[in-house]
Amino acid sequence: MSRLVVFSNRLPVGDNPAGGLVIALRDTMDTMGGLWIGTAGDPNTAFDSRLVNHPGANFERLAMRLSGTEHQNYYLGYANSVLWPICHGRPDLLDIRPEYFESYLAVNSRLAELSVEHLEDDDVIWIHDYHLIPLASELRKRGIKNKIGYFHHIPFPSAQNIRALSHYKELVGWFAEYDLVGLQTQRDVASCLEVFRSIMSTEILLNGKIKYGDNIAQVKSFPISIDVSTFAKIAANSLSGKERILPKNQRLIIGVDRLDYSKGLPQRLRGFQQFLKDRKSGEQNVSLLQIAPPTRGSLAAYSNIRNELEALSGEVNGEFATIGYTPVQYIHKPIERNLLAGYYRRASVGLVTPLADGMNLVAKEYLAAQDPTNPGVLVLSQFAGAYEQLQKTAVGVNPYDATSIAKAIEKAISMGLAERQDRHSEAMVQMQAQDIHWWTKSFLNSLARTSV
Ligand code: GDG
Repeated sequence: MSRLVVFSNRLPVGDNPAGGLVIALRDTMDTMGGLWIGTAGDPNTAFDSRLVNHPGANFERLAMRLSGTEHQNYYLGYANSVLWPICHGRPDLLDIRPEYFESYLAVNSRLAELSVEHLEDDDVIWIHDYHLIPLASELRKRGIKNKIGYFHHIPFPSAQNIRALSHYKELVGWFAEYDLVGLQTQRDVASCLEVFRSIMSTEILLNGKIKYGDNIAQVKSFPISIDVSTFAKIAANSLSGKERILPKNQRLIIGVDRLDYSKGLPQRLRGFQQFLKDRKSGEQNVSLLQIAPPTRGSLAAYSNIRNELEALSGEVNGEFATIGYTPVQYIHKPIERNLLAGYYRRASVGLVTPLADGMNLVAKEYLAAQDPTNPGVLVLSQFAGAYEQLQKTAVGVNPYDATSIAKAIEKAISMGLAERQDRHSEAMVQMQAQDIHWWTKSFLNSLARTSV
């Protein structure tokens, strides 16, 4: 069998809290082995012109160190102040600077240059996410002829928004260098084909294939997931002793999100506030546990959202708290994964209300963590990629509308046992059938079937 070589911006090294991509891929690499190449995320490490080996995992890990300037311009700059907002429908937050684009190209080019000597002819290469879109093109320039797949973890930008980038043609052209472009949802596939068709005048062949210049790439959706069975076991064995103790008669709603403007956190708090307003007095025994660890905190858009969220939690608590009752518990630091699984299981409602999200693994973790005999209810934004798979079993919500959120919480929290069990078991059938192992297999099988 060919070796799997994965590229992503971040590697699972050290004890940094992982984002969704690393969580998902770590499961894959633990099972399949292979080589994982990424960049070292710590801007304080010394610059090194070689890839650095990180032994100690079931797979090989090689990291390219970034200089402080590269971290600023490639990672915080082009990746997270240009591509992230454009893919999440926020062109108003774009910060376009020539040095960001130059650094993005330079980092991708150096990563290709340093990696080629580690690649073998029959390796299957799988590149991940928006930090590394030009990498296939850079590897091809250096004579790499292997199959190369790409998975885009975040939404594909609309044809309207992508034009806000002056070099959009170059950007879109890089996707066509892959044999297979994997996207989270059917909606993303439609956006991608629309971008190629309408603004690149590309020929769309049968079965989602595009022909751009001499390149033929297949575009297909592969909804990512988690290791459902393992996570369910972790959740069932998680809380014990003092962590189990919550105030008597207290019902819990849980939200878990990196503190990002795409996750709709202020809108969620407004929705919860509306829910508390709508409840009759004396019934206010429901609290929201919002875990929101920091991310990209040095960017203004992120410190702004943090300030807004802190002010709002203070406002809601000031309005509704009583002695012994705190409506909003807001935690701005990472929680250990085992504990997180236990909190999901303890919560009557999982509140997942992003304004835009590629998939959202928290929605799937919440469901997997439930006790099947007495499960909680998922409230899910129609703008999360996960909605395509879970719309029948979750309570759907418009995350922009506080009344919609308030009503969805009320419906979820007052749902009877039989309906909760039905919804949960139906969701679990779907989730077991399309878990992280299914995701990896279907992507790699599709990649193997593409013609070089
Ligand atoms: C990107 C896309 C797509 C969060 N706080 C803590 C913690 N987490 C974990 C969650 C979950 C992961 O981080 C977040 O995953 P999401 O999928 O919800 O979101 P992103 O990080 O934005 O991920 C997303 C994903 O890539 C995969 O393709 O689904 O749409 O944006 O696993 O549990 N984990 C721990 N403590 C925390 O405080 N241990």
